[in-house]
Amino acid sequence: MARILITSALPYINGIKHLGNLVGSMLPADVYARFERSRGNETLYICATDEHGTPAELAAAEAGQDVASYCQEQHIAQHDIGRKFGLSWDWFGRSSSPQNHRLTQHFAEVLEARGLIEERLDQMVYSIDDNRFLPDRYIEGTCPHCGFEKARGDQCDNCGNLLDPIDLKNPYSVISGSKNLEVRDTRHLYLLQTKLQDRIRAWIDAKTDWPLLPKSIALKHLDEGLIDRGITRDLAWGIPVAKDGLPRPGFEDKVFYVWFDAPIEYIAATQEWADETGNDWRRWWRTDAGADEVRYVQVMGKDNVAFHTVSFPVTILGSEEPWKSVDYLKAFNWLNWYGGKFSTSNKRGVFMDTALELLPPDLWRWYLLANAPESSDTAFTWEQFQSGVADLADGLGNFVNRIMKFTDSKFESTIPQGGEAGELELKLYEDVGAALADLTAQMATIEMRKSAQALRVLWTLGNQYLQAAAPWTAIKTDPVRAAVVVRTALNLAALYARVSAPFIPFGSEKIAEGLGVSFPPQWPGPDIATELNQLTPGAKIATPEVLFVKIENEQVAEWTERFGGAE
Ligand code: B3M
Ligand code: ZN
Repeated sequence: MARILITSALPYINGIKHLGNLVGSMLPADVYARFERSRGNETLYICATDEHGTPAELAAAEAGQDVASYCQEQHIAQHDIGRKFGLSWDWFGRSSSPQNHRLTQHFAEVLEARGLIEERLDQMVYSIDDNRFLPDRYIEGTCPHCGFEKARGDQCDNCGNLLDPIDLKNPYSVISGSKNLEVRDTRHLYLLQTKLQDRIRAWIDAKTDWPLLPKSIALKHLDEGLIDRGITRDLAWGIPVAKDGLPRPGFEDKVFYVWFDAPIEYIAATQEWADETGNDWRRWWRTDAGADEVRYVQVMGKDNVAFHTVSFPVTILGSEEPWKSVDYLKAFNWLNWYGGKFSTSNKRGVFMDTALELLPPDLWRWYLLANAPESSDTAFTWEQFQSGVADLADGLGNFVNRIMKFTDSKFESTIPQGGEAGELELKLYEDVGAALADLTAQMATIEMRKSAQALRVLWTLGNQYLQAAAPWTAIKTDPVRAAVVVRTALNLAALYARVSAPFIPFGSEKIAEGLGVSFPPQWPGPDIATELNQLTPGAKIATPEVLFVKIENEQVAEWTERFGGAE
């Protein structure tokens, strides 16, 4: 049994996430966690809300709330909606936790002792009208790299480059819109990433099994040359810059930069989990306490990769303490909303809460994962969504329904006994075995589209088998043969519930329940003849109501109108 640690990028606290955020991090991480658990591996899936930095402050100000209560409320809201989507976090923490305060301050102290943090006199943009410094998202302007006019102080959303606010052209305050800005001196802590350049490159070079996307982003940053980064900010909300337990002189009005403390929250959230449940966090994170046996997998959108392949490794490796670092990193491109971007601030696109008001979670999960933006950006449209979810009803739902209803009417809802597998069954075992081996391999590397395709192949095999074996004909002339076919098909339905569960846990659970299969299920092994003879002959089944609804044309029309599709 292996030990698998999974973290997905921490959703910002500033409101319910949209479908692009979901499919680029939490949803595939959940699929992978469910897969590893069902294989019997000890699995820990950790996530949390990212509660610091300018996004939190700006959103709280807009909501007219103090930041602490805003974060408290939004954390609960994101936790609730995540659960309703079936996200099976073992812990959903908060980066504002006392654990993260302690650990972030600890890392800063250790890194400073190792000569990797130094205090520098810095120039920051100060807004005279707002009477404050304007770090990160408090300032916007034109990107010096690509000319995008609404680049944020910390990162350009258009080209993905990390920015320094003073590089922006035509900057303005996000608070007041004022352009009455000046550059002022202020002291900050810097993380000396340049010193670890060679170490990080060697560490990245050793990641030979990584997918192309995260590896190429990491190498691009290394090729451009790492730069030392300010890790404190002139803000009130965040983790105080303390030294030896006391506020650091000259830093009383400053906090750590959100991107310094957010990845540390992966560890701190595990501590929150351990403190709450009486578990040991060290065996997941400390290589001197057994974590060298852990396989640590991170899932995130492409704009987060630089922080996870450069900055966070500098923190972890630079500490020279025995921390676990990432083994496998899966990154996603963007899901767009029609031709443009989803936008939290402009409420453009569908968000997780609204999505569940329209349709059950499985439909969203299936469509988003089967069409995940893996090799390129993709776009959501209602028409594609409508045809994409039809797989569920036409492929899986149809098969399960047909065979269970037939069992109800011809076998008194009982799994039939008797008879031996014939040629068709042996061929089925072989085909299912091949498709299942493919599915297992794709799931193990978090290839969502290819996994979905392997599932479709499996479902199709069932429908083809029923077509060829035609139990409705056999029942008239050869009831023993019909019994074999029906029993085989019911076992196949049970196998579908087991392997589809990571993608569509709600429908899979209904099927499993109806067939008396335990849930959460076990991933099948390679001996398909055994796997397709698991159900007890003579046991009763209970056919579920509709498993997967279909989307009607009227709904597509209504939602296009309501959510503004192609405008
Ligand atoms: N909150 C950014 C994002 O959602 C950020 C991820 C933090 S991961 C440590 O894009
Ligand atoms: Zn740019």
